Amino acid sequence: MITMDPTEPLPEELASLLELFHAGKRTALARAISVIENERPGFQEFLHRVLDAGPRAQRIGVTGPPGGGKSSLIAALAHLYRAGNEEVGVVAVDPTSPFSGGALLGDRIRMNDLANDRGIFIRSMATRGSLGGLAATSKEVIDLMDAFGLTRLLIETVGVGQTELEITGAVDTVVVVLVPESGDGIQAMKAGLMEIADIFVVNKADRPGADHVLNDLQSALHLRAGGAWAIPVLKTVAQTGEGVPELLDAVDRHREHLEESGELEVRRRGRAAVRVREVTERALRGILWGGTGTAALLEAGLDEIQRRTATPYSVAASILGVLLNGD
Ligand SMILES: Nc1nc2c(ncn2[C@@H]2O[C@H](COP(=O)(O)OP(=O)(O)O)[C@@H](O)[C@H]2O)c(=O)[nH]1
Ligand SMILES: [Mg+2]
Repeated sequence: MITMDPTEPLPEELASLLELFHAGKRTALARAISVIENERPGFQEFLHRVLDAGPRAQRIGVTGPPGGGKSSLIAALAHLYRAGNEEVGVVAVDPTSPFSGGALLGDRIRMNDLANDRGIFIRSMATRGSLGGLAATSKEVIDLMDAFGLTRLLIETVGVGQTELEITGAVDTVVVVLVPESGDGIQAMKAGLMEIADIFVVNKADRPGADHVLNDLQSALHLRAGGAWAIPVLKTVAQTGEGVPELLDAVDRHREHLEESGELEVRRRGRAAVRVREVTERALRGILWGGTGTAALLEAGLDEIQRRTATPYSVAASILGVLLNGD
């Protein structure tokens, strides 16, 4: 009955893909990502084999309101990492653009010149639902990039709805990007961004009002001071790269803090907990609706509901009964 056994042998095609993946072939990473995105048969067995080395990369989440310069900042950071010869992965989760497979952020800013660089891998992902939730698949793609050996992973999510909370469950360091436009500091507090930020960035510091937001944030942070990590508030101009080396530095310092305090393992354990739940629930949903049995029960139940001899609750109860007890 239980259909998922990650130790099952891989389908032949995936077994050879796994070899190419371990050999560090770039095309194998791209193909592996499609396998995961399309949930092709054997994708979980594939992930099981790929992930046995555990997380190694530095995972940096960049979140904040649309148009704040998240993509621009990620591009600027990626340029710096590439200058240091580090391999970079970028995952952009964007609810404003429909699912676009492997599309590069082509129309966006300075991602263009990065797109030809073989040391950087960019993937744009769909969101889960209209609010921009981080689908399990997005996190699996991040894991794939990590397992492939990319050392810096930059994850862009739009800070709306649930996403900004979910980003904390997917990365080591959360960078919240705000802009000088009126009241953004206050907005941040309202939107719960204060709770999730490890680093604040006031981007577009070439515009008036940057210092105002900066001060707002600093005094708000001061009020709730405490904890071993003092959240830095930085100013950047993503387009010129001003302040970006300082941001990179802050990200590294945060990583050191995570390692030294033991918080990195706490975060990784939390991530693993979320993943186990998601994978279990996904598998359960597959078992629940995948077979024809429950689908037929549902249809029969709908007939009864129409005849007023059943309600959705009684139908659900009998489907569960069959699934769990076989009666
Ligand atoms: N003036 C100014 N414009 C910027 C800066 N950073 C980004 N932009 C512009 O702001 C717009 C939105 O940037 P983008 O990176 O796409 O924002 P995202 O939606 O947060 O990813 C683009 O037109 C960028 O060129 C900056 O530091 N200063
Ligand atoms: Mg963007």
